Amino acid sequence: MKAKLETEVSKYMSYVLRHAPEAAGLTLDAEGWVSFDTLEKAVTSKYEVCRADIIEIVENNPKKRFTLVDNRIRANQGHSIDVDLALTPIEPPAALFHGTSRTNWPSIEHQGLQKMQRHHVHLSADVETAKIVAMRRKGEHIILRVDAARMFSEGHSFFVSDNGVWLAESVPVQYLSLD
Ligand code: HQG
Repeated sequence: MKAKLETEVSKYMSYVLRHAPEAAGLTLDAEGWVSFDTLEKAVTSKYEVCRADIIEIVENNPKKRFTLVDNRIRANQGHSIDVDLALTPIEPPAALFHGTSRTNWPSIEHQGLQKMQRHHVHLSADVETAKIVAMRRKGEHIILRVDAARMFSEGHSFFVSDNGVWLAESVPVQYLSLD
């Protein structure tokens, strides 16, 4: 399978599993799962790929965006639709990071980090990963350091998705600093 097609199909899978299952005629269960056979039908009716290609996309995905188990598949994080990923709260590392555009800073400085269209604010365990997240956006970037240890000790919950993305409801501004 060509890399371009792989990326295109992967993006489509993210789109339907996180944001718009109805666009592909899918119905996810409460925790975001759908039968793999159903997803396969939706994908193969749109793209020139086979079941093995889709399995390869799941396995090779650089961010491990999907979990395929017991003939069911779901996106690991990043949903905008109402799913309960049934994540368990967990103690975070001392510091977490968030990469974003500099133009967002005046608003973030005012309101803290908000989850916007997603279920959670997404945080990275290291600066390198936060930079990659930031680079998705044009213009100048900033890396914010989250004092996760203090935030946790003051009662805020953290979660980690199956693919290692740290998640929080929001990050109030007192826990943020420019890295
Ligand atoms: C910003 C990708 C103004 C926030 C990545 C971000 C990540 C504010 C944008 C994952 C704000 C939301 C998530 C405030 C937050 N004022 N701007 N108060 N609070 N923002 O895409 O973190 O490819 O929802 O800084 O790798 O960029 O989807 O979040 O710029 O892991 O698997 O609002 O998406 O992964 O954007 O990225 P997003 P994100 P996938």
